[in-house]
Formats: sequence, C-alpha cells, structure tokens
Amino acid sequence: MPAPSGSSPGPLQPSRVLNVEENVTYPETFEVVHSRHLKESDTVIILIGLVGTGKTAFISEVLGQDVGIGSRLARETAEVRGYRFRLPRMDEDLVLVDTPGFEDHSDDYEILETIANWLEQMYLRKVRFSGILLLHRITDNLARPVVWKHLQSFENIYETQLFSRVLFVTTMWNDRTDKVFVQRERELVSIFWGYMINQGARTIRFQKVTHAAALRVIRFLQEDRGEPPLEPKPGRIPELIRELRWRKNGAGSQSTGIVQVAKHGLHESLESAHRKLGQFLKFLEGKSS
Ligand SMILES: Nc1nc2c(ncn2[C@@H]2O[C@H](COP(=O)(O)OP(=O)(O)O)[C@@H](O)[C@H]2O)c(=O)[nH]1
Ligand SMILES: [Mg+2]
Repeated sequence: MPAPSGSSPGPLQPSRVLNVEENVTYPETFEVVHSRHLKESDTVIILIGLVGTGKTAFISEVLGQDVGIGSRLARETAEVRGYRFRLPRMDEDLVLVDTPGFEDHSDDYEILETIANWLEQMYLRKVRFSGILLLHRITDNLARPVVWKHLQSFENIYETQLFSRVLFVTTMWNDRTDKVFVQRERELVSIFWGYMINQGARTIRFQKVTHAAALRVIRFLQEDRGEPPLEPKPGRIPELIRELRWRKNGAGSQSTGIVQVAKHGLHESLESAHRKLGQFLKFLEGKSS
C-alpha cells in the first residue's frame, strides 16, 4: 500500500483504504499538485464528467488509495487537483487531474476556468498533455449533454485537433455487458458523441473497478497514433478564460445562448450609446464656447 508523500498544498486524508488487489504493483508514492507545481517532465491527463461518474474512484484505483471517492467536499471548494506519481518501470511522471464534476450550474464555469488555467500552465511549462478522459455512467438513461457541451469550449484553442485526445470512458459496468448498456453505448457513440468521434475521439469501457482496468484506460489514451503535440493558438487560452469569467458573472447559469448573445449585444449598445453621448456633449461644449 503506497503512502501519500509530502502532499502539497495540503495534507491528504484518505477516507478509507481500497480493497487493494494482490499481485499488483501500485505506484510507490504520489503527491498532490496544483497547476503552478507542474514540471516539464510531467505528462498530464485530465478527468472530467458529471458528479458521481467515477473520476475520483478511477484515480484511487490507479494510486491504490482512496483519495476522496464520493466526496462532495471537493465539489464545494470547486477544487481541481492533480496527483503526480510514477508507474513501475516508467521513466516519466504522470499527473492525473481530478475535477469536481459538472452539474449544469453556473459553478461549471469556475471549474472550466480552472481547467483552462491548467491548460495555460501546461503550455507555459512545456508539459506533455496526453489528453482528456471523459467519464460517463453507462447506467444513466438520460444523456445530459452538459459535459460534452463544455468540452467544446476548448475545441478551438488548439492548432491541432483536441478531440483526437479525448477518450470517452463508460463506467458502472460492474463487469457485466447488459444488452441495454451495449445498446446505450451504441447510441452515445453514433448520436451524442458522434461529432467528436468523427474528429478522432475514442471510447473505452471501464468494465471493472480495478487497478489493471484503470491502467488499460490510461495506456489506451496514451497509445501513440503519431499525432503532433497540442499547440494552443497564441493568446487563445487567456481569451477563453476571460470569456468563461464573463459567462460565469454576467450570463448566469440559466441563460440560453440567445440570452447571452442578447446581453452581450445590450452591453455593446450601451457602451456605444455612452460613447456617442460623450461625443455629443463635447460637440455642444464646442458650440457654446
Ligand atoms: N459500480 C461502480 N461503481 C463506481 C464506479 N466508479 C465509481 N463508482 C462509485 O460511484 C460513486 C461515485 O464515485 P466518485 O469516484 O466519487 O465519482 P466522481 O464524483 O466522478 O469523483 C462511489 O460510490 C464509487 O465507489 C464504477 O465504475 N462502477
Ligand atoms: Mg470526485
């Protein structure tokens, strides 16, 4: 059982110990990192998904230690946190980034902003970005598009195709292949995820909550498909960060796209009216003098 090493930025208190598998070599140690701690020798994988889709459970399986499964605390503090570790026989550090989970709420923009900050830090620190694991419960009979809608915010920040680095991971299979789940998976792939899959995203089942199954997912994501590194377009991440802030503060969670556009438009017209009024007053001043 690996012990958590010097956990910057704060002590990590595992709530319980997992049923560790026998004959499995877990990472010897791991540490909690924030984006400002990233190093050039790191390789980052970001996990996103709705609350309760198994992101923290996945990371805990990799590490061999419960790092807060089912915890809502992380959600409340909206904390995005990386776990740095090294797998046996590997000569690079992996950082799995856990996110609080989207809930189709205005807080989502805060999470997206933090993820965008990670992307910016990764770029500035020349960190390798393996890609994104997008977790989805196969047991969900409603396909809520909120996560893949959010993911599309990041679509245009890279010169190269981001979606080819996205891996849809279906969870909660419980080692069974129920017909209804297989049918649902087919629908997700052909309808809901079709747009991203056509652009290179892939999908895999996290069939069973085990260390080996989690590593299989990571290896699948990291498979070398001869893709060029992800290069952000100049200035595009800070621009996205501003946009996300504006959406969080200005538009509110319930606003539809149209309302947002209208609000933006209204803001623009007010500014322009203000400018025109200023010019008019100057003109009057000129006349009276
Ligand atoms: N059966 C099953 N349970 C899972 C799986 N992944 C997570 N869980 C459970 O689902 C609950 C929520 O998982 P958690 O990792 O906290 O979700 P998060 O909010 O995405 O981090 C916990 O009780 C986990 O033990 C899975 O693949 N199969
Ligand atoms: Mg979690």
